[in-house]
Amino acid sequence: MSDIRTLGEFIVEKQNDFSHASGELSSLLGSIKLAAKIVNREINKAGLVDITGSVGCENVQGEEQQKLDLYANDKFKAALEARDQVCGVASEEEDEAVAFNKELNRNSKYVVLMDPLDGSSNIDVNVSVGTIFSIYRRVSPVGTPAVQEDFLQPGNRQVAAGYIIYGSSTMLVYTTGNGVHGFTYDPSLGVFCLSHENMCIPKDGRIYSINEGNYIRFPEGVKKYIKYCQENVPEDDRPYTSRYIGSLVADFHRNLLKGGIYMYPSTATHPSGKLRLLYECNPMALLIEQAGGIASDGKNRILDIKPTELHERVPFFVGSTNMVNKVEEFIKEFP
Ligand code: AHM
Ligand code: MG
Repeated sequence: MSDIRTLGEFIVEKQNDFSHASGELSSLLGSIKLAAKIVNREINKAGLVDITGSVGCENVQGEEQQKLDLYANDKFKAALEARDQVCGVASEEEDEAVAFNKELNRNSKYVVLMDPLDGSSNIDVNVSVGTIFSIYRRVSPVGTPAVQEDFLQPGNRQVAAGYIIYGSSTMLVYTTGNGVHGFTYDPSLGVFCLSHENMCIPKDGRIYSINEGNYIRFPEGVKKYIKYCQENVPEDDRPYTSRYIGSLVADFHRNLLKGGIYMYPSTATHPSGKLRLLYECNPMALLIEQAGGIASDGKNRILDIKPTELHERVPFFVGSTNMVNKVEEFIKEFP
């Protein structure tokens, strides 16, 4: 019992590890924790109440939004605005970034980018979904409203990133650039308890995660890599196992724990793939690097890409170092 360490305690304890040591970042993570609990409560009820039906409008990518997407977006935004540590938010669910107008918000240092409910098409079928977040120091002067440049920073400038997985247990996993730590939610206590300190991804893995339904539209190098995974070569410990949930957070989380690679490549019809650099790829890239893995667009390090627009997409290969290196070799050899 005395060994339980809550997320709140852990954040305070580790505050001095932050490269920008300040209580502000701790308080900001506290807002995310609070919104996560509220969204978790609603997701758990999703099968009981008629809340999962489509609202009938589309997000900026032309995808159908569902009620819980909007709910999660509102709750995270409200929690972040309320604690005055954030001057603006950009969300996968909104066309434009939002600058908070209150003076206290304008005086704060951070912006948050988020995918409030990733994989939401899985809610109707009771499969795990997640929230992904990414935190930067603003580049515009403190005291002024947040501007577009605050949000269009390369991922290597993130000061923190993380996700919440609403799964068989709800977990919050985050990094502030000093390792990756995971906390499991105890609903009876209402607290996230430290369950996975210093998470590290195995250097090699046996799981590959990709939507193989798109196979014929994949680049040649990716097709070759999939075949490589399927070839039975006992001395190489192949064939690998294919696992694809269709919820990035859940696929990423499993691969982080067990070793593996998640891929969403370009396709003939979607040359930049599906996933968004700012809301999905950058935060996952920081987490995987902190856990000892790699994140790539097939050729370049994700975290070094300079974004040009809020909702831009990028091919994404993330996971165990040896596996990502291998797919990069195939892409180079078979462009
Ligand atoms: P979303 O942000 O609209 O939910 O889309 C992102 C999701 C990821 O969680 C998941 O890995 C991927 O889309 C699945 O896409 P697909 O059905 O094309 O395989
Ligand atoms: Mg998403």
